[in-house]
Amino acid sequence: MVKPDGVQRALVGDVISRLERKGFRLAALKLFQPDKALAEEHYKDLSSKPFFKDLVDYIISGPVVAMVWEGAGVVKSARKLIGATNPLEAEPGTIRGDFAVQTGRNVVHGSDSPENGEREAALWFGNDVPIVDWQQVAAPWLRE
Ligand code: DAT
Ligand code: MG
Repeated sequence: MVKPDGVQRALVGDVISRLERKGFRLAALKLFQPDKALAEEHYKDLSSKPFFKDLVDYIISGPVVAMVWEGAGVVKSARKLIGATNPLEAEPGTIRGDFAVQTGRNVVHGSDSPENGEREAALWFGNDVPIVDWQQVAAPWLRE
């Protein structure tokens, strides 16, 4: 997901481009402003953290671009492309390393396990936008 700061800072295209060029397949996409209930459910594992309220307020502060990406090892690989949670520790070349300076404005979210990816896809897309299973024509050029 491109968080509200990423949308406002015109980074949507760059984030999509990095995942696309890596070879992953975009399977669903939607731009909208999430409400508090959705943000709280999404981050429920962090509900006891002191920064939880600020985190939720930030995520609902403007439109986000929620996406489903598929491909071999996509969760682990996308987190590498995204970089460390604290942008000051994120390597140059990663999204957070290139575009962010603060944990509370770190531009993107990426699921941390395939199980959470499934959970989050269901939560953010529901029955609203279908997750599309399509064939990349480049598939034989990505995998032998
Ligand atoms: P990530 O987004 O890298 O998966 P996370 O799941 O630990 O990181 O935390 C979710 C978000 O919460 C993170 O992107 C920014 C915010 N956050 C995490 N740790 C924080 C902290 N110590 N202070 C402020 N915000 C924090
Ligand atoms: Mg996380």
